[in-house]
Amino acid sequence: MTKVDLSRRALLGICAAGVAAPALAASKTKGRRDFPGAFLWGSATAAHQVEGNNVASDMWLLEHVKPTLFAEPSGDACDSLHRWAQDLDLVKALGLNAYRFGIEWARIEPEPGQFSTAMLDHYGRMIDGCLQRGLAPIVTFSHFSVPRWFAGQGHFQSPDGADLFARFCDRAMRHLGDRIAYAVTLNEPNVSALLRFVALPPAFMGGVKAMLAAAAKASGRPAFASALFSEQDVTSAMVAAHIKAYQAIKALRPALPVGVGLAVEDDQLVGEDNSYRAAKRRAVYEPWFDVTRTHADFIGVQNYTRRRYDTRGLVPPPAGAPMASDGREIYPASLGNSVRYAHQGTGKPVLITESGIAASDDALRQAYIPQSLRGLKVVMDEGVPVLGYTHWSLLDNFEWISGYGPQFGLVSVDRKSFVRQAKPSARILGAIAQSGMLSWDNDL
Ligand code: IFM
Repeated sequence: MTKVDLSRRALLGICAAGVAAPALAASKTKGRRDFPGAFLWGSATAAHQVEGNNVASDMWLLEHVKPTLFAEPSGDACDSLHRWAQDLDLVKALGLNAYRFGIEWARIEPEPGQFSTAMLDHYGRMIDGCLQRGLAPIVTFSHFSVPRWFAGQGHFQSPDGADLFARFCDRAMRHLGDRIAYAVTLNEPNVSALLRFVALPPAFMGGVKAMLAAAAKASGRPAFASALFSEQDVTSAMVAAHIKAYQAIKALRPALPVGVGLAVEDDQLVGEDNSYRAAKRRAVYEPWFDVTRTHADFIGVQNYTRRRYDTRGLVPPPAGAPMASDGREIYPASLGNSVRYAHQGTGKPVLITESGIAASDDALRQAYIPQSLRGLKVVMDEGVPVLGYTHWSLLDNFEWISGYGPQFGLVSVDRKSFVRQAKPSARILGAIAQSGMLSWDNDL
């Protein structure tokens, strides 16, 4: 791993917020590590959420139609399309050794069959930039957004949806594949199934219908579909797309570890009856656990919270529980519990492709990171193989329909100047990554 200067002066430089660096209890802990030396420590982003002006994508259209569910359009986002090198510098300076990011299908194939060499070269420069900085590039091939033409022709559910995605993966692999460290085919392909088991506002599905109808009209297509918003069960279509993508990637580089990034909540029972939780597990996770056993080298776990279920359904968080600004309960033990569950279901090593909280008060994140990692260590000590952890997110970025409201970042971004400023939580994660030690024990 790249050696990073963790001196107070260097940290103050990285953290323009100017907060003093808490000292590591190095002398007390010499020679001991809580996490293996080869562990991947990273942060994660998604192309549409940070790059800006992703105009050929389905999301751009959905953000601009009337009516829309989006609180605001993504616009310039964090301008990472141009500022990606600064982002990589930050990841490195924080002391991390991995960066998860997406390659944007809508930029690479803006019209069916028309592939942009210039955009492939762009992502090639990002991958090389990671390698030059000692960061393992963990590349997501599709993170919710797809080309607008793909959404208008039936999305992954169309008869050739999986083949079209596999063709894109093949082209991207031919250009970039020799330098990728880990490949994630799809980001949270189970999210629309999962949303059925959480309490959505009653008007949500009506809003989805109206927005998709407006997008279909604007595209001159009979229908418009989306990965984030689906009324139908899209699981089998998404599973087929993952399998074909996995095969396309493996055909070109059999040794490259390939997985899928699943949304996994820590589903807990209140009382004895587990029928509701069992139904959720059958619909949301089990089809993905099945395909992971045969068509993946690792399972990507993306965890943000726990949910409690009784016989009638979702039970609200306990009174007084700490809450993230997106309404999810902050429950640090959910990370370890989800990792254990995903490993039990698949038998595969786990890569934490996302974990984090929406919080404008960074003190919550400063506490959440070490506490969730403590739970993760317990699970690793039980024998669950964990390849690494990538925190969501590197940057305060575009949170889909919620716009720029929820702040998940280790680093804030000025919405006008795009100036990045690392938060104290970034230093905490960096120090844990550098030392392999959990010497932070804040309370929520
Ligand atoms: O921002 C999203 C990301 O795109 C997918 N996983 C959950 C994150 C936070 O809600």
